[in-house]
This record gives sequence, structure tokens and C-alpha cells, in this order.
Amino acid sequence: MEAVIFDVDGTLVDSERDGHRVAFNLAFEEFGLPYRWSIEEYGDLLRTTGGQRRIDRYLAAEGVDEAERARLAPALHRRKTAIMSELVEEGRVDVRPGARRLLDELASEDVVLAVATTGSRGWVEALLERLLRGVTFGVVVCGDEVEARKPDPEAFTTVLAKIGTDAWTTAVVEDSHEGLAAATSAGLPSAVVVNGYTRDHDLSIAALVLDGFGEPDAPAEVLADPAGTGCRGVLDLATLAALLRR
Ligand code: XBP
Ligand code: MG
Repeated sequence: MEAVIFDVDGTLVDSERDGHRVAFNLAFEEFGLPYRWSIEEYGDLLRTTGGQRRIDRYLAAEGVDEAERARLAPALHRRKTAIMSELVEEGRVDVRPGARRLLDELASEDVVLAVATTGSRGWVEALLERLLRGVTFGVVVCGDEVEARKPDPEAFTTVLAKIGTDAWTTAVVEDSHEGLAAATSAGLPSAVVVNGYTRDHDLSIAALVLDGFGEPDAPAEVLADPAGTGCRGVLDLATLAALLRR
């Protein structure tokens, strides 16, 4: 295995419920808008990847006309990105348990670490720097650098091109149906680590599904193992390497 590509939101970090959602709501408030996204309804909103698209689609459903949306959505999203960076600095977003263990193990075996996210570079870099200090990501592709966001495979194909590796020696760790679909379209096998928002997603094309990264003394639950990795609840290098033998 040469490389592993990680998603950020919901995968490496628990960022959606208490991070992005809160930042969207604070931006709405600052703009004097009445919209507030509840924890529950945010699960549906998340199915639209990319914060600006999410806002735009929501405003359209609220009956805001196109010209107003073209003005509001980018401005709201710019402000939301700045607020999200502040929330990261305040420590409101946590790394998921076991993620650091896996990253350190892969790095110690000289596996290239990469990121493919539909999130914006404005907060992604602050987050990686603050929460995963000491981890070197060879390539970080963010939503602002691609034309099409997940489930389009562009973020993943862009990472592959930048690393100079191919799909046969690269595995992916994702948390959602949209991310899984994007990786699969790029020809990459995925381990999916679900969270509260993605547990019920259609993950039938995943090579492996767990409810977390797991730690040796606190293994995650293996929800599906169609690739036959034999994973016992700790997502590690050997398990990811097994995904490549397809
Ligand atoms: C994450 C997203 C992002 C974040 C918000 O999807 O869709 O839009 O929710 O970040 P994935 P931005 O984990 O599949 O990459 O507001 O910066 O878009
Ligand atoms: Mg995600």
C-alpha cells in the first residue's frame, strides 16, 4: 500500500454537529436571517456536500430568488468559514478516537497520507494544524480546488494525480455515502467509519464498514466486512492493505 486518502468532516474529526452546523447558524444570525439548523434537520442538509451549495439549496427551498441567493450564499459561506476557523481554534471540534493511532501507524510505515475533502481550505488547514499537529499530509485537496464536489470523484482523482500513485495501491477512509460513492467512482476501495449522521446511509458498496476507528482496548463494531478483511474492530494498516487485494 502506497497511500491512504482520508476524508475530514465526519471521518478524521467530529466536525458537523457542533462545528459546521453551529457556524452556519451564527452566520445566519449575524446576517439578521431567521434560519437556524437543528441537529436533526442538519442530517438531511448534509446530503448536499459543500457548505455554499448547502446554503444555496436551502435558501431556494425557502423561496429566496436566484439573484438574492447569488448574493447571499457566497457571503454567508465566507462568514461561516471564518467562524468555523474560530470554533476550531476554540477547541470545539475533536479528532475521532483511534484516528491518530492509525495515522501514526501508517506514517511509521512510510505510507503517504492524503486528504480529499469537499470542505474549504480556509478552515481545513487550521484544523489539521491544530488537531493533527505532527502528522504530515503529502497532499490536501479541498472543495475550493475542484469543479465538482463529492459524490463526484474529482477530489480523489486529483489527489491520485498529485501523489503520482494509482488506485491499485491506494485505500480510502470515508464516513458517508457521498464520500464512498466518490471514492468508488475513482476506482478506490473504502473503509467507512460511520458516525451518528451517516450510520443509516446506503454503504452497500463499501469494502468494510465500522462504527469508528477502534482502539486495541476499545474496538469499534464491525458493521459489514464484504471484503473479508477479518477486521476485529481496530482499523489498522493491515486491514486497509487487505482492501487492496480485490
Ligand atoms: C463535507 C462537506 C462540507 C462541510 C462543510 O463533506 O460537505 O461541506 O459540511 O464545509 P465530506 P464547507 O466530508 O464528504 O468532504 O462549508 O467548507 O463546505
Ligand atoms: Mg465526510
